[in-house]
Amino acid sequence: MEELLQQIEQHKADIAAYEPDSADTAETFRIKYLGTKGIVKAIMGEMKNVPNEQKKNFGQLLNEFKKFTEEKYELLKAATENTGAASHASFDWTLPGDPFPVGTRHPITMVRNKIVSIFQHLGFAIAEGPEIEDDWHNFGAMNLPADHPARDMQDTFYINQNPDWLLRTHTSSVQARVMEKQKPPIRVICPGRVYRNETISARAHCFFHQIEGLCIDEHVSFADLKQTLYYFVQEMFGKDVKVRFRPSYFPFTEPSAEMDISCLICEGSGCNVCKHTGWVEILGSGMVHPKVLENFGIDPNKHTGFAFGMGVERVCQLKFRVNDLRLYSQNDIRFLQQFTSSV
Ligand code: 2NL
Repeated sequence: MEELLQQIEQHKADIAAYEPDSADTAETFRIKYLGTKGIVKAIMGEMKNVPNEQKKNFGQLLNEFKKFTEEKYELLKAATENTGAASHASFDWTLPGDPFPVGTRHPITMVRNKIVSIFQHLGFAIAEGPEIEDDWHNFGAMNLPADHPARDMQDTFYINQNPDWLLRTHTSSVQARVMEKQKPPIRVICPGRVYRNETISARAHCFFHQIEGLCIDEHVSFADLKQTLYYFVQEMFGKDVKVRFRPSYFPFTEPSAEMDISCLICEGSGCNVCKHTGWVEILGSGMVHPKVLENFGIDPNKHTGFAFGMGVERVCQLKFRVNDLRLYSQNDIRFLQQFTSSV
C-alpha cells in the first residue's frame, strides 16, 4: 500500500516534468500513461488488492491521478499541434512572407547627405562641433560686434547657468574651432542644427539645419567661390539651372553676396515660390573678412578664403515643394513616409 502511494507520487512528478520535444510527444505520452497497457490502467488494476476500509480513499486518489494525467495530455496536445509536424505539412511555404515596414530617411537627412557629398567630391572635409557654444566661437570670432542685434536675447537662446553660453545660431562656430586647430589650407563643410529665438510658424522655426563651407588657402579668389557654388547647384538641381549673384552684407565676409538660382518650379515664367521674379534665393556667401582670419592668427596678406552658408530646409523646400517648415520636425509618419526616393 505504502509502496503504491510512493509510485503514484513518482509518476506525478514525472508527468509534471514532461516537456513537448517533438510533434508526437503527446501521442507517446498518451500510450505510456493513458493507453490500455498504460500506467494509469495498471495502477487502477491494483484496486483489487486494497483493503476494503481503504478503498474509498484510494479510489479518490486514483481518480485525481487519472484527471491529472489527462489534463497534462491535453496540454501536450495543444502545444504540439501549434508547432508540430502535422502543421508543418499543411503549411504552404511558397506563400509570400508578411511584409514588414521599412523606414525611410528624413527628407532633411537626405538633402543634407546629398549636399555634403557634393562638397566631399570637391575635397571638402566634414567638421562637426557642439550645439551649446560660447559667445566667442559663435559671435566674437565671427566679427559680430557686442551690440549686434543677433546677440540680443530676442534672437538668441542663452543658457541660464552661464551668460557666456548659448545655442549656436549658425555653424560658423564649427569653422571657428577648425581654424583654431588647423592652419591653411583649410577646406571644410559643416552640417548641423542651429537655433534662433523665433515664434514658430510656417515660415520660421526655433531650430533649423544649416550647412556652411569654408575654404582658405593662398590665392583663393571670388572666382573660386563662384565656380564652387556653380558646380554645387548644377549637381544639386541639374545642368539647366542658372545662377546669379547679388551684393549683400554679412559681418564675417567682405565682399558678401547672395546667390539666386532660376526657379525650378515655373522655370522662370513666374509662380508664388519665386514671387513671380523667376529667381529664388539659395545661399549667402562671401570672402572671409580679414578680421576673422586675424582672429585665428591667419595672415590675410598671405591667405584668403571664401565661405558660404545655406539652410537645408530651404533646399528641401525647393526639392520637395514642402512649404511649411513645421512639417520637418513634427515627425508625422504620414508626412515622412512620402520621401522614399533619393534626392
Ligand atoms: C546664410 C549665410 C553665410 C558664412 C555664412 C562664414 C564662416 C566663416 C567665415 C566667414 Cl568661418 N563666413 N560663413 C559666410 C557667408 C554667409 O551664411 O544665409 N546662411 C543661411
